[in-house]
Amino acid sequence: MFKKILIANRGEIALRIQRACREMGIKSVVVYSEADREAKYVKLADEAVCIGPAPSAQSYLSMPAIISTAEVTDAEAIHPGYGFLSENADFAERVEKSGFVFIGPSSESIRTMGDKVSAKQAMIKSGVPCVPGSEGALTDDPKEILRQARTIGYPVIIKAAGGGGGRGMRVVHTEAALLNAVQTTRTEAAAAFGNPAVYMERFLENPRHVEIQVLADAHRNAVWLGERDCSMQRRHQKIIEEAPAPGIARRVIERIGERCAAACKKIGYRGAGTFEFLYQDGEFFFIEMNTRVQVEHPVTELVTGIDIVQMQIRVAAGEKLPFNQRAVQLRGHAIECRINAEDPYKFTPSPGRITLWHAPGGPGVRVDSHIYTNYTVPPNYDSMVGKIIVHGDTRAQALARMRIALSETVLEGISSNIALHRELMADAKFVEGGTSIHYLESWLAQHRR
Ligand code: MV4
Repeated sequence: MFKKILIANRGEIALRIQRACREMGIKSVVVYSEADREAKYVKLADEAVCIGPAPSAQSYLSMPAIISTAEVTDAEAIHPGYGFLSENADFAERVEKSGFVFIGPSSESIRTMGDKVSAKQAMIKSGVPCVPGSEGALTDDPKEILRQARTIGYPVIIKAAGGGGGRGMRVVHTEAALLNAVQTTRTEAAAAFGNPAVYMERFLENPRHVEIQVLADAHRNAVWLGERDCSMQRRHQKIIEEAPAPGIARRVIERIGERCAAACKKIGYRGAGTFEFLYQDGEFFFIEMNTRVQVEHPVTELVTGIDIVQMQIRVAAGEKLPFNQRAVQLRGHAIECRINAEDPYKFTPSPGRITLWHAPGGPGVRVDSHIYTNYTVPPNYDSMVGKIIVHGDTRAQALARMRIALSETVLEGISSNIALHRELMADAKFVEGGTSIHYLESWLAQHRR
């Protein structure tokens, strides 16, 4: 096992990784920007190295700064967390070429999944059901594009191969609008991702976003750890996630989960990963794979009892997964509310000094956050300042525990979305379960100015 790991991230996930290292007897080095000097994980760190000024491009995205810090501190491995360099195949490659272990999949796997066309092709080959669409990237032949759209059926969606997470896509309702939409998406994709390749899919009008968590080791063992429903989102930012997904038959999910684990074995995937699906009318359709630990990993940890971050470290060190699929038993229900420092109506970031923070507690309540009273939320990064995660025997118990947790939570000095979470936990449709990816935005349109 590693003796020392460098944590190439900030905020709650830096603290989460630090805790995993401590439990495993591994020393950790954190890197931080000038804006994060007063952060909790910096104060708690075994070692902390300032790697640059506040802007991410000069600190958390600086490959030379991070790799040279690993060199001078004698770290053996680098954990990228989520965001920043976590899904950058070039970074993973440079880490490995510099003699360190990248805690994540091979740079090759990251590259395959980063290109959404090659990701989909890998899934089709591995037997994971995908949204019906173009086979590979669209050609330059307008007749061929029109023919493919007719075969798929309108509405269709044009997506950039280099996009993902909601970037670089366009819905097309009629044949008359198709070729212009393809051209515009290509031009935008070339500018945004340096890759003009686009592909086409049937547009699903009212799906849910359900994802499957997987873990794989370097010895071709792979397991799936149940699913998460992440449909409660606004502008591609998830705010509530839960496990299991309400109202979906276990045998339907099991079939998909088994396919995901089998696909990991087939492509030689290593590490933690997430298969994102759209779920509509009883069917699952793969859209993208994330090759990192995700913000919402705690809900899976609470229903499986498996520490995903520790497992990432173990498999990166070459260890075999210490359990098989049969040992993965799902228990109860977990819900996560992401706490964002943002204006409750306009959703604009609300950085500044926290004058009072009182975290909730009690049975089945977990809080992953790096904030404290008198901490100043810097304006330079994502507005998420923490997560409240609850577990219960049933969804009803988890909901009750979340309502209590939110009622106990005190966050003063900055604006936050806590009041929104309180309202949503009392919303009849959310409480019923199974709302689509469009629910939150329509709810906001009806309930807010
Ligand atoms: C889609 C879709 C409908 N049909 N693909 C958005 C994020 C990216 N991961 C894929 N996305 C979508 N792909 C087809 N064929 C609708 C979305 C989508 C969405 C997906 C998941 C969560 C929230 C979303 C919000 C708007 C659109």
